[in-house]
Amino acid sequence: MRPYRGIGGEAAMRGVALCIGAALALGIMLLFAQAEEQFRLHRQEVRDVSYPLVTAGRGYYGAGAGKPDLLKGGPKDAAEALEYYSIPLQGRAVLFALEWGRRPRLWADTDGDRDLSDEQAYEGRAVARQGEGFLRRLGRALRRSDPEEVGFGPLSLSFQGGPATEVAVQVRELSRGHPSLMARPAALRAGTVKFGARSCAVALVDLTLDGRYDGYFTSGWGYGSDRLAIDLDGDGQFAPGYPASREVMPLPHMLAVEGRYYSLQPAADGFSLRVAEVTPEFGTLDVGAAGAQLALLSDSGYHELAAAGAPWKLPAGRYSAVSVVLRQKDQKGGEWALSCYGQTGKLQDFSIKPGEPTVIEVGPPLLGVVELDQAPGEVTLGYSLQGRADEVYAAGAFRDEEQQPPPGFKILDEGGKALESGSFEYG
Ligand SMILES: [Ca+2]
Ligand SMILES: [Ca+2]
Ligand SMILES: [Ca+2]
Repeated sequence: MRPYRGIGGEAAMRGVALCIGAALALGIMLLFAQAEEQFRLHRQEVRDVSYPLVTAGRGYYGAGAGKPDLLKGGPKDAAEALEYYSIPLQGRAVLFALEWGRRPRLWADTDGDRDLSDEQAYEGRAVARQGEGFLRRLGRALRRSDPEEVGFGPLSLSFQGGPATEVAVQVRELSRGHPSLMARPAALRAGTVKFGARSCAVALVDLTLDGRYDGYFTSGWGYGSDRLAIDLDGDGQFAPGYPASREVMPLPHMLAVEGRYYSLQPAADGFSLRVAEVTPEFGTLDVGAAGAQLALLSDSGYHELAAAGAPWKLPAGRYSAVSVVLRQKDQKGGEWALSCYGQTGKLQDFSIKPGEPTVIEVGPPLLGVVELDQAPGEVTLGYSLQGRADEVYAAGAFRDEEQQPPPGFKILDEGGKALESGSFEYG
């Protein structure tokens, strides 16, 4: 092969190697990606403020101190005093103005030009809630007694020709005359998707409010990612749960449906989802503690690992443990359980490598950790247990699902004399 002019032989060889690499990768993809299918999703507005799929995307914002300096022009026909807010959307601070009068109105800088004189006013309306009839809603709106009674939108925001973000805004009046804004996704994408022979209802939520529906899970609890919901058991609902449940999770790259794995590729605007069966590479996870059960978030979905299956075979990728539960039987046959939720130590961010075991030991020997919290005239002692992966278990064990009395304590002076003793309280 004759190298291109200006490209040296070595670069050309690198080019050839790249081509071969790309061809190989394509071959592997073709081998594994069988029968890719694309499914259409449609826009579905979410009016219910308590709908579990959007509650995770709520953010609360207090009013700023007066009119922002950078504001070019205020709303044209505002009659009453305005409260100004700044809400981070699509990586920028977006200005909002609220007229909190008898008929609340809201203006948003929907095009990001820091000018509200070019914006329309949104009229406030009573917020809909699941299972609440019109009359009750009206009564609540008239009484103005509920902290979340007025809603605006959906508002569509788009900056410099970028994707549109749809947000709904609610006003929460913390105390009389001190409203704060709550913003959340106003709509989602929904449809029916086939995984092999199985059809499942699916929803995608732009939880990051950047106008895109393809923000995959990266690490941790998935705060920076979008969300996938899938009705795996076909009961017509998405099992709620945060940060995840079997049916709702940070958007994974692939997901198991009836024992087979499928890659998931949403279009950026969320109006379609490509699905293809894939054959993942597996590694194993060993936590070195009999009776441990784990809940994991990952780029292959949400995994609930039962003690009986350890060490567990898992698709290679990145993981974050949500919880660790230790179970052990005593001599009388009673089962003790200790729970760690959230503070999962070394299991908070780890990887499973193809064909390799990953060993992260949890559980006993446990280290009792006493924390002192000093306030004027008062010292509070906190007690927790720490396992080998620095995972933290809440004080108090359960025996046969019943909570056991909290541990006792004794405070000794330097000579070993007891100064104080007592027991911890659950709090
Ligand atoms: Ca504007
Ligand atoms: Ca997003
Ligand atoms: Ca379901």
